[in-house]
Amino acid sequence: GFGSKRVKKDVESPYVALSSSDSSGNVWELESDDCISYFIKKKLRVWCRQPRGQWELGVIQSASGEEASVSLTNGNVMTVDRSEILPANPDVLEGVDDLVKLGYLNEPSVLHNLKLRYSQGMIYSKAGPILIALNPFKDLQMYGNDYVSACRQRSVDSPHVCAVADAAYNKMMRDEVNQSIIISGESGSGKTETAKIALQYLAALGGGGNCAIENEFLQINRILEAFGNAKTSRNNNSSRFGKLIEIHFGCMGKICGAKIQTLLLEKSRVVQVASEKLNLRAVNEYKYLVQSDCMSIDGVDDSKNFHQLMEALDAVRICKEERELIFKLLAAILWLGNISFQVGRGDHIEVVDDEAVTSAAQLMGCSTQELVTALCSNKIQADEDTITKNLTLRQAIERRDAIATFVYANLFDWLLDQVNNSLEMGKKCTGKSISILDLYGFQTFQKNGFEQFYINYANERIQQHFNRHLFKLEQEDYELDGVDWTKVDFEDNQGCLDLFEKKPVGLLSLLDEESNLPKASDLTFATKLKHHLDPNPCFRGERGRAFRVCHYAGEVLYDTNDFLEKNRDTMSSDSIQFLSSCNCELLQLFSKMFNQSQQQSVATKFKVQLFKLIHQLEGTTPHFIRCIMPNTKHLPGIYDEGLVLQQLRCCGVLEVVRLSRAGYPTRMTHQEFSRRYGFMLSEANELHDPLSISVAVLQKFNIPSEMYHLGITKLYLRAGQIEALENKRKQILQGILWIQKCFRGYQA
Ligand code: AD9
Ligand code: MG
Repeated sequence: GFGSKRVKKDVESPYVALSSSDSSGNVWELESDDCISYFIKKKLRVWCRQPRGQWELGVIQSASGEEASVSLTNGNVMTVDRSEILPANPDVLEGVDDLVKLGYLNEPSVLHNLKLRYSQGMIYSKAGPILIALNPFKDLQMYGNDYVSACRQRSVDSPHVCAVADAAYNKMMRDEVNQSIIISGESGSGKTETAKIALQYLAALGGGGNCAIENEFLQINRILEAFGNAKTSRNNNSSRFGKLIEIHFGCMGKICGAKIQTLLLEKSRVVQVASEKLNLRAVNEYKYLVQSDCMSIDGVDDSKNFHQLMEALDAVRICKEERELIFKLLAAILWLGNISFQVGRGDHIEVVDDEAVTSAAQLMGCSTQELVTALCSNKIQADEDTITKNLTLRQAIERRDAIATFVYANLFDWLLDQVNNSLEMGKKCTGKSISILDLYGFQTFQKNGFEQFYINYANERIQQHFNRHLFKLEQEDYELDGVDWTKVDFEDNQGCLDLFEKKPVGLLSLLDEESNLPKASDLTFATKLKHHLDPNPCFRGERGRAFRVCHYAGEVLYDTNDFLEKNRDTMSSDSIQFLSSCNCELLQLFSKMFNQSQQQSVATKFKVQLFKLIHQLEGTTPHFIRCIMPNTKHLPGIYDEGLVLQQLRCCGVLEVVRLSRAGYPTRMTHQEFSRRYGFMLSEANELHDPLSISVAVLQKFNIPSEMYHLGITKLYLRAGQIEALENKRKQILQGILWIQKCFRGYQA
């Protein structure tokens, strides 16, 4: 990518010269001749890249010049360029539950490790301080009550969402500091499901045996998903809004309330793709719905979901009358979409007089004529008089769609208010909170519009939060254990954030500036961006209306088509006046609320919401979960290495693990270390305590003092050391086996 900075950090090893990453992201290469000979001599396993790009395990047989001959585990022998070989980890590290434990952290090793675990149903792994969650695309039966109680009793210490939630809860109780669980990942990777598991766990933990809270959380998720999720090409149940759920606990650790904040609902979807009293018809009779070309989803029972939704609305105390109002408005939106226009006498736009317009008007509580006027004309104040101006066909369609999206978006916000009212639970909260963040994931399509623009900007902000905290956490871990730790630089995305946020010449300011010019177009906007931003290394102007941004997760090509219109998000004062005149409580309420925020553009509103959210997260101890989508077919058991790798790169997981290890990658408690290697001290010794045994092992096998650090609880080893010790251990074990065999032979 352009303008990318990578951390270079070389770690010395007496055995293997390891280098840090190259531009393809490969780390820990076999660089020197010494290193290759060492691998040949010791018959150490390597990864060998196959012609189609996948990696196979093998052993190097010989090397000359730039080439090496590798004998693969499948029996083949191949001659490859040395750059196609990477060191593999010893057997003992097969399927480790934390990537930090891998001696070699190159991509094939990481992929292999996650794949092995995934194939065994272990979808969770740690990457240092982060939890990696692979979407299983099937019910794993591991979230039941048994698991919850097991987690609580600490009998399970394998990586799991519940364990993360548990750690957050304990830290909150112990340190009296607010906590957050930040879940990120691509669309369809499992963020929302993961958030639900964490929420259910915390509800069980803080509910004190009271299932009512668990049930209430369940119902709330149903409502939010029913109104805020949609089927997309990536995910049948894709969240079209970001959310932060804040759970409040009292001093004794019991839940005393909760609050949900949401981030910009992608409302354009209502009109773009998208109960007899309600005058409803079959689904294929509504234009807004027909566009999606998808009327049912396999395995989704709409009628069951509907009944569950009704129960959920009931549970958050939305009464029967209010429920009726909600469905009336939803039906009105559908009918609005069916309203069509024709050009009548004298080029005047007319609404086609059919069932659509009469039904929509009836449901919204106005006369057909009032609705027609609102859709087809504009009132203009000229001096003392008000002139009525007819809209063009295009303007009329835009107005119709603007009213439909406005009503939907406000309905969503109103529902959220009702949910939050019900979550307050009426108790006074004295303790701390845990917040769970579930945003829309980083997105890149062939064509990226305004929605991707703000979604990716949000992800860029979260990424920075991630960076800052992880490196801080890392440092704290070392300091706690008394390790002298020199700070390591990390890949900073401040440059890209500046590109978005700088005033007056950043993407957001320029967008707002251009949106305020009446004559501006998407093309003038694109030209303006190029004019002001081209020197920025994170930006590149493209032909026509396009531009590129170098995000932390890769380059994205944006098309400025509709940027200005969507950013302005205009709702004419005529439309507002019309809604306020309707005989419908909710519409009147929505029109009243509108005036307050009328002035702000979508980009500005979004930025304000995002900053508020980040500010809130800043005051918490974060726990990160990275969700990974193992295949795009949404099927269990399929692990697409390329897809996984791309996501690991995007979210900087490898970077974090690399940094976690840059200093002392291997960490073992003195107990663990002495148990595994203590027997190698063969000659009878008087040592009993783990620390002394560890020291004796290190000395006996000549591990130089700069290669390890003795912490208070753990032994820290630099890269390459544990492999050397493992080799020694293997040799000694083989020796012991041989002696035993001889001994048995002798006995016989
Ligand atoms: V988006 O950015 O909102 O489009 P998410 O939220 O990352 O996306 P979601 O949680 O909705 O993805 O997961 C997508 C689908 O994967 C779900 O509908 C489930 O069918 C499936 N999934 C995800 N996680 C799990 C899980 N832990 N167990 C079983 C899962 N199925
Ligand atoms: Mg989601």
